[in-house]
Amino acid sequence: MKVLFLGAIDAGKTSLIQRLTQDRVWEDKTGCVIYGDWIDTPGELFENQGFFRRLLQLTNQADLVLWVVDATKPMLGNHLEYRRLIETPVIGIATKIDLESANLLQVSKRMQELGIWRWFPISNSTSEGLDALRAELVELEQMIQKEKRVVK
Ligand SMILES: Nc1nc2c(ncn2[C@@H]2O[C@H](COP(=O)(O)OP(=O)(O)O)[C@@H](O)[C@H]2O)c(=O)[nH]1
Ligand SMILES: [Mg+2]
Repeated sequence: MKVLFLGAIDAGKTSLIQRLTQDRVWEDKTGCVIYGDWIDTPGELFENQGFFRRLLQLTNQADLVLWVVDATKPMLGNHLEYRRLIETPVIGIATKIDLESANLLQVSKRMQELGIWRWFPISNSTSEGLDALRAELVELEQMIQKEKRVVK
């Protein structure tokens, strides 16, 4: 299962991948870092409209997108149009829930606005929420593998 992580600079994408995997890491030509089937995209791609086409290509090649939002700044950026063009299933992640300024009500509104119906509040610092996320990823992986077998 190819999982693409996207989100703003400092949203917590790299920390999350490091939390979820111990795999070897290497970087490709676009600056995306690949951990086996887990692709970490630079926040610059997400924050700069000029890169949306490229990001959309990468997104639609993946099996699953993890849309990472910093729970202390959930309303950052306008990505509604980009979101509409994504054909890959998207689940949301709200990071930094250990911080006092985390605002899960705002996160919830933001996810709703983005049409992301399933999302997980997590902390890369305390590991809160990571077990639930791992369980979801295992389940989704099984579903996606099954779907691929049916298509073949
Ligand atoms: N308190 C707290 N800090 C976090 C969390 N996740 C990431 N950070 C910090 O936020 C900064 C940016 O994280 P990073 O993973 O590099 O973000 P990226 O730019 O999306 O890859 C780093 O200083 C991390 O240590 C979290 O869940 N809680
Ligand atoms: Mg990073």
